[in-house]
Amino acid sequence: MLLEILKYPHPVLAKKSEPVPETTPEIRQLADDMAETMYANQGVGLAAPQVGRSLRLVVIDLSGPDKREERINLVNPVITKAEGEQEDEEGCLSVRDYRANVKRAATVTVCATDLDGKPFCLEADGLLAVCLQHEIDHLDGVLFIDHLSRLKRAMYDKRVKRWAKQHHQQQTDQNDS
Ligand code: K1U
Ligand code: ZN
Repeated sequence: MLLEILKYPHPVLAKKSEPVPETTPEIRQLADDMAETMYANQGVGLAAPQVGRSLRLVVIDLSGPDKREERINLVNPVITKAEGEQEDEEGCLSVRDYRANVKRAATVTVCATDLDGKPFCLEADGLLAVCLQHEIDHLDGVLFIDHLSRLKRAMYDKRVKRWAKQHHQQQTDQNDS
């Protein structure tokens, strides 16, 4: 099932998510729905708060929507080691029409459990390291725009307020006609 992706400034995106207590069939179904939603939106990662569920669950597939060959499901992921620095352009399915450079650790080790409750750790660099850090940030209520300078963030917030105003005006015009 395709799920709705919440957009900034939805309050759920700013909340710290709760640990998944147990990998039940409902959690496995949520992970499948999140993966379907990620592929449909050309994403390579998705975190549960982005679909309105404040849970520590992430899906990632760098092979993309056409291949769908490298899906990683991370339940209660934790970064246990982070080294070095890399800076790359990021976007987010919850942040409309915006991309910006963000500094992240160059390599990370992440430990989690899979959808059968089996613990595993993975070491990543490059895009996978960026994606893991971006998605785990989501679980802590942090968006990539929270890493921007105050000026860049203020400029983006101004655009979001303008869109909200335009949307409100359109709704008013529709109701009046
Ligand atoms: O969390 C999300 O909103 C998904 C987001 C994760 C992400 C991956 C890598 C860098 C930053 C953020 C995306 O999937 S955005 C899609 C995208 O921009 C992309 C697609 C393919 C390769 C690299 C980036
Ligand atoms: Zn994101």
